[in-house]
Amino acid sequence: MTDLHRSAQNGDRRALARMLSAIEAGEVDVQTLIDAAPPTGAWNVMAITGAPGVGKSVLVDAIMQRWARQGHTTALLAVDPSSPRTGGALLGDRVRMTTVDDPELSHRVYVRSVATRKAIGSVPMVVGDMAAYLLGCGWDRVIIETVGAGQSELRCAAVADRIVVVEGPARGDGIQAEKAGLLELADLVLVNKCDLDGAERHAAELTESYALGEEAPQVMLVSGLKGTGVDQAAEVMLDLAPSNRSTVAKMRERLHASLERRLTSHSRYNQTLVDLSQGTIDIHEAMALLLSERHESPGRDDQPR
Ligand SMILES: Nc1nc2c(ncn2[C@@H]2O[C@H](COP(=O)(O)OP(=O)(O)OP(=O)(O)O)[C@@H](O)[C@H]2O)c(=O)[nH]1
Ligand SMILES: [Mg+2]
Repeated sequence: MTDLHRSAQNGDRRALARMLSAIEAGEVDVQTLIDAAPPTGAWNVMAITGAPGVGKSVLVDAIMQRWARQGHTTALLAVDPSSPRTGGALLGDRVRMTTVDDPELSHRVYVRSVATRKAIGSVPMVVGDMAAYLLGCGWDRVIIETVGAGQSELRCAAVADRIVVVEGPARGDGIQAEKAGLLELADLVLVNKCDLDGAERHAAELTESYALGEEAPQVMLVSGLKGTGVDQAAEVMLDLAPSNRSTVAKMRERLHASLERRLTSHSRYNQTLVDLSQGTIDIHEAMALLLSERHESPGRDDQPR
């Protein structure tokens, strides 16, 4: 493993892929291998999240291409939803990156799928570990592409330092409550498919809904497919500042994920569920027991740095 790690750090992509697989399978403790990235002021990990089919991959490809041309190196972790939500598109189909095929730029980009089915333990932690490992191997930036639906995926996004939410044209139903949680985490909103009707209307709806609160993130119109607004988006994203509101929301998600992991990793977790079901202990006793110091599998920190 040490040899493999050394090769990965020296730029051997096959070794990197094998190390990431080992991290995904829960076989490696990343924190013993790499030092946390020193804070530079710039972000290291960015999540790109939004509904299935909204155009995240097309946009990520276009943005990574622009950053690569400027000399930045970016690794993409594409989190594969474990439920066949979009009709079960396979990994190979979901990640089609033109930048990877460009011989001038391919050395500055790396793409890896994370199959959530395979990940042992909590997916957000695994994704966080993989991101930390990539940074430790010298990649400037890591992007996590994740479908913005469901708790686990929200928490995958919360692993990142910055969160970009991708939206599409208005569908006439306004901004539903379930979307609010995601929009709360956004440091930037990209309304994609601005070549289609309804994109401008949706951008206006979003701006209006944010205006009710404080610290609204910027809302930008883009078309990943046509390239409209992509240069500007790439520039804004590179130096994206976090908002206070989104930072609080991120920390809440990380804290809850960490608590859940602590409870479920306790050696007496299953027995406690049985005891609770039989009424021999109550919830307060169960919490006291599971949060006691004697929990045997030490939980990893949930943070890439
Ligand atoms: N008209 C239009 N279509 C777009 C645009 N961007 C992406 N698409 C199309 O939208 C579809 C989905 O694009 P993807 O980039 O795969 O979307 P995604 O959000 O990554 O999808 P999942 O990863 O499956 O959630 C593809 O058919 C794209 O060609 C755009 O700006 N305009
Ligand atoms: Mg995609």
